[in-house]
Amino acid sequence: NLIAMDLGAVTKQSALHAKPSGLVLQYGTAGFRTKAQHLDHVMFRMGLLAVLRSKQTRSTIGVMVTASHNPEEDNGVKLVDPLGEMLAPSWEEHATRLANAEDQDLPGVLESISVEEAVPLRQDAIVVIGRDTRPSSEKLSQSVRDGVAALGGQVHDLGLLTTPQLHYVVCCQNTGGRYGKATTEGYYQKLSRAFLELAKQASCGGDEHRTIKVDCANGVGALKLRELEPHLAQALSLQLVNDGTKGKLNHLCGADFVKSHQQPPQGMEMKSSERCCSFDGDADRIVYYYCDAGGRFHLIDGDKIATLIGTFLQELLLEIGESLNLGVVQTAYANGSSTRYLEEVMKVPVYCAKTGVKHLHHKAQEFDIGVYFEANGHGTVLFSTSVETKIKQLAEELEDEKRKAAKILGNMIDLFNQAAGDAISDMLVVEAILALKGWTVQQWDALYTDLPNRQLKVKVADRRVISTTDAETRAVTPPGLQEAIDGLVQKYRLSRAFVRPSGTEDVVRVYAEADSQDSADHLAHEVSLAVFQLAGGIGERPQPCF
Ligand code: 16G
Ligand code: MG
Repeated sequence: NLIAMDLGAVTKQSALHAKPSGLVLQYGTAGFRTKAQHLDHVMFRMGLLAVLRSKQTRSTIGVMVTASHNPEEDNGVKLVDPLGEMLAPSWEEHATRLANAEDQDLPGVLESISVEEAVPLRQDAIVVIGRDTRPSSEKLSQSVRDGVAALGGQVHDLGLLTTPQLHYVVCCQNTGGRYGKATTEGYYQKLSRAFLELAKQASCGGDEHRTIKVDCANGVGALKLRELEPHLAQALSLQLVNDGTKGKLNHLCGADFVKSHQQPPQGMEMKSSERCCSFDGDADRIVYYYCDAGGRFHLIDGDKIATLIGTFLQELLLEIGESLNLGVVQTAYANGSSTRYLEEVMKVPVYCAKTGVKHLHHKAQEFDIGVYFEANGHGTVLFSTSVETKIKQLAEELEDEKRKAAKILGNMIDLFNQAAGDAISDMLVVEAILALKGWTVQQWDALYTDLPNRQLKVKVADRRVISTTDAETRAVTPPGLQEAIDGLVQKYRLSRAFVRPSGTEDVVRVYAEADSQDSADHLAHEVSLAVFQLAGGIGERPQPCF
């Protein structure tokens, strides 16, 4: 059956996308990511791989060219599986093998993947491509196209897209339109329809017109918010900051900058109590913030977004009188106060997953309604198909207040991008919930008070000497490290600390929280020193985790 793969054509094309010899890259939690000039061959090969995956799944596969919140000079690529999910783990390994094959070995690796995965080579293949606004992205996405074409696959290049829009389109394409129309226009229509319905339901209380300031990280989010805005029919006005017309992508702005530096982005002028938010470079993360009357900056991170959403959905279920199985999935980075609030005040079950969207997404699928968020602002809510059907049915059958609540929940279901965490969708969700509850940003912030925390990173000779268990909350190796951490944590109140090898950078990350900033800082520092001593630290001392 291998005759159906024209390896001659692949070899010829591949010569135009030669691999720098010796370069080794790994398909990590966010795909491949490195300096843009090293990625041409990787892009070509991911085009090839997407064709194989498409044939094997008999579905459309997505390829996104982006390096998210990384500096403008970087780039990256990841594949999107049929239901809009992250690429399956066994294919991550194929991706790594293919990217690292020397040019002459490429045909052999393609053949072995095809055999191992029993790829039906005569099957048609369709690949949808999206890219962010990096200067290198256009050329690199052309290399992906070349790869797809070299194996005879069909390409739909959608050009500039946010990462979640690509996930959405792939999901729609493979579910026969049940999830929505597989175009950006379809995406705007679905979200805006749900949002306008919710805005109408909220405005019974009075206050209709809302404004939000959005820091777009000088990225693709700005372009897509401009396309969305006319659909919102003035129910929400958007004031875009860092819209890419002046500044550099992700430079001193964006969700990652705001979260890690705990300060506003450059260019954002905040009046007291004004709601502001930041997207990252490919618009799959969002954090909120505001300044109080005293000029103090308040960050509202992914944990507090998840808490607002979880609480609201729980209240709707109570109102409707349905006891569905709702759970919140976080990572070890979730602020201890958010976990405590959800468990003790809201009585919502909370689960901890390993860092990385695929782990959270996977866990969230176990619930009727699974809310998942990383503290850094990536997250969404997944509704099982049966819940979706049931809620929409109840919205027709029930009466009065119950009916109203079921209708709100039905629209909420449509407003979430269930294929991936999505800054645009999450922003509309938050705006709708605050409007429905009649809450100010301070009222939201006051749900709980974040425990002071600190992140540091430590350079070690080989970060793989650190292995963890219990969703990265405990270190298994090197020997003695967890005991050392336990001893240090005991010295402080309300304290907690963990270490993990980064999945995107060659460092070990350290997280600590405690009852005061001073304690959190000290604890983080002491744990870093323990890592330094027990895990083979090199170079300078620990650095802040920016
Ligand atoms: C990637 C992950 C993100 C995670 C981050 C952790 C995806 C799509 N993205 O950006 O979820 O928070 O890595 O980085 O999974 P780290 O391993 O370097 O701490
Ligand atoms: Mg991102």
